[in-house]
Amino acid sequence: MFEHLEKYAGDPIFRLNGEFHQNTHPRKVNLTIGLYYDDAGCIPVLPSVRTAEQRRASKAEPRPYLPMEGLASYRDAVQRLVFGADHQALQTGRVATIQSVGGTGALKVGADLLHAAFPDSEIWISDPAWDNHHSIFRGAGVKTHTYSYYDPATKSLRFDQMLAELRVLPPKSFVLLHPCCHNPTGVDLSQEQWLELIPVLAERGLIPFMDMAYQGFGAGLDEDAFAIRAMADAGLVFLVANSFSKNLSFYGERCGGLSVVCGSAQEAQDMLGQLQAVVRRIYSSPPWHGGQITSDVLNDPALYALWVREVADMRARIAIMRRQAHEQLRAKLPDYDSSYFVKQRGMFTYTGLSMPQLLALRERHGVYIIDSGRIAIPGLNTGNINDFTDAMADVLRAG
Ligand code: KET
Repeated sequence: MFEHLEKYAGDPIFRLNGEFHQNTHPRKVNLTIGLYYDDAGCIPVLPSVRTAEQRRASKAEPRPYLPMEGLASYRDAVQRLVFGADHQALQTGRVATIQSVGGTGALKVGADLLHAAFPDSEIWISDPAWDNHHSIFRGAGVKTHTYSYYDPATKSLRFDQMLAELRVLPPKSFVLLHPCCHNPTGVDLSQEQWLELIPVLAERGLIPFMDMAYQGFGAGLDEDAFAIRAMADAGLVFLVANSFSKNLSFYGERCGGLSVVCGSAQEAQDMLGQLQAVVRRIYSSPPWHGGQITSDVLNDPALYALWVREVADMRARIAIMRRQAHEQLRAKLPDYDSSYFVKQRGMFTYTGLSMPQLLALRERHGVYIIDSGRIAIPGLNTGNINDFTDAMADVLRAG
């Protein structure tokens, strides 16, 4: 019955992460998936999360269904985190927010919602992209396209080209944007560039979808939300997906949020109903445990303050690894320009390594980087950075 179905090629990120775990190289290095590892190579259990969990574990709590839109305390906390507590869009009740099943779930609910609201609209996604952006929107029936974003020659943003392409899109087109820590390139718009882009989106009547999976990993929790807040200031109607997978180290708990910034409080109230309807027909309601713990951390002032420091520590460690990679490569291979390690931000850096070089890294050195040449920086630590830069220097020398 199902013979006509194509074989699934596997996901380029999850597949290579799996292959890494099969490899028996004694000093292998995993730079595949966007997971934060600490300096000992472990996925941290944040003390803020641990404390919240211990408090709850001491009570026998029933597990009812959450409402379709999730916990009210969680949704309020998401709004404060994403928009800033005092933002006028919140004060005027213009934002509808749900607790989502990770950042991916937020994108899926948003994609279904947009497709139902504007069945003829199509979406434009950065080139290069997190591949799943294309899959999620195609899966929701939305045709996907790309806009220019990254210039491999300069390892930086093609901003003028990007702007020129967005300027001529049909009105009501969807545009997927990363407010910070662009995946896969690590190249972001500057604040000035956002302020130039936002009027173009507004004039053209485009519908931005902001995917913020790495809030706090770029410049800071507030700084990383700059573009979202500026967009809301400018009165745009748009969507925001946010994720707690990375900044709460909560991957498997599947916690995120979807916020829709509307034109009025009434529109936001009606929008919440639409979001409930979409959720009900996909997964009915979000998970209880992760929702409660996330809400506890974000709503308890002491735990929140602790979490802010934990995020700052993760951000600082990423920056240190970027600097060390750059400095070591400069020493080992003076003719190679490795400054992109420190210019790019967030979890990822885009190396531009060729497929033969990536294969040599895997086979000769046990260094795993996905086929696009994207490195997940937190896989580096003080114990393996030297091996990594030796391996890079080796394959780069070979050409
Ligand atoms: N958006 C972006 C831009 C993103 O990089 C990820 C995850 C997600 C959303 C998904 O977030 P979640 O809350 O886990 O549903 N990216 C890493 C893991 C993955 O591919 O799923 C990655 O790129 O390695």
